[in-house]
Amino acid sequence: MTRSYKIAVIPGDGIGNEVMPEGIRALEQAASLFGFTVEQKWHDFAHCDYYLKHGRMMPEDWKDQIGQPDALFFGAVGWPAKVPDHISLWQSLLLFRREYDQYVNLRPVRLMPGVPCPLAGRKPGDIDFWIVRENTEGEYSSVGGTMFPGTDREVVIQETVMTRVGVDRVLRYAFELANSRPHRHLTSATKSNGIAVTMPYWDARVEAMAKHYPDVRWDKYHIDILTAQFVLNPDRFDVVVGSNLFGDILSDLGPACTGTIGIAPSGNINPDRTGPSLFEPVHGSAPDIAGQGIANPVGQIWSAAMMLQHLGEVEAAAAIVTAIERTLAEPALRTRDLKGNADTATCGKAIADAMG
Ligand code: GGG
Repeated sequence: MTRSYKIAVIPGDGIGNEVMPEGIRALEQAASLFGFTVEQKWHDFAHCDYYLKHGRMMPEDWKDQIGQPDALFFGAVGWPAKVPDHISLWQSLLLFRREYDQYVNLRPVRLMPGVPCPLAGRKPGDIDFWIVRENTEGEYSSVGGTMFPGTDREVVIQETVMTRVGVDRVLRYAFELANSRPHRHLTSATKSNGIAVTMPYWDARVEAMAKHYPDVRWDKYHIDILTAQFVLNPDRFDVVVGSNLFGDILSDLGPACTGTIGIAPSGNINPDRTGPSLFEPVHGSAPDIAGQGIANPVGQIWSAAMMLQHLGEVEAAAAIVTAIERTLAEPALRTRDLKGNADTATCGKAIADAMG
């Protein structure tokens, strides 16, 4: 029987609409080469024009409309001139992460062959690590509020929330990942000198979890020096685990150190498979370049590979990554963020063609 996957496709805002067709092109090419089918259901919500029309980012019955897909394939969200970012994000992407319990945000940082590295002397293979970001709590909490708004007694409070279950499950995932890799090395991002309640708690849970993984060498860095180490010694890392905010910051910095954030993919993973996982590029909607057809499609295409890996189509996933590497090695096929001249579709088509 033919393997078949139901995918909810949500392009979202801005360049999400330009890079998504290239992600789909790679997905369809992989399906035809590796003998499976992809049933796509496109959704015209979770974008700011929908908000302007309906006063909300998604319909009330969005979950029914999405149904029970095997995965969600997401573009980007946000257009601050239309809708404040905290509204567009909380009513779409952050809602998906929480509703589907996608508690791991997995983001690779890899220097690809041919991609000009802004850090001197680095070659492909030198930088190759994973960032595991906690994805449903931490600094991204809905606990807090405002008092006396608009007066000189104004107070705003937002709490960081760390639960034992929430911290332990993402740490377990990160240690398992480190344990499966040749270097078996895990780095934890902290700031327990300054943030004196939640971060010492995080550190203590790391220490407790490490006892279950005696073969994993682990260390911790305060987030400030860790960002410096990303720039100075990115070859030092294997698996880096961080809270929601720290993981978010590190996973923009990591890809920037390997050439461009435009190529970085991510998986919002529900490891327990009690709901679908969501795959999206790390970059946002980039209103400044939207509509010009010049966005780098690699982050979306590599996210398709991560999605296929998650669905068990391991060979197809590897074929997409190899095609990305071959294409990026060719200067004429790179987009502007990589000092090339190729437009979004030219780069995306080249990747699909390179798959065979
Ligand atoms: N494709 C990713 C995207 O649209 N990101 C918007 C954003 O700002 N996300 C914040 C986050 O991931 O925490």
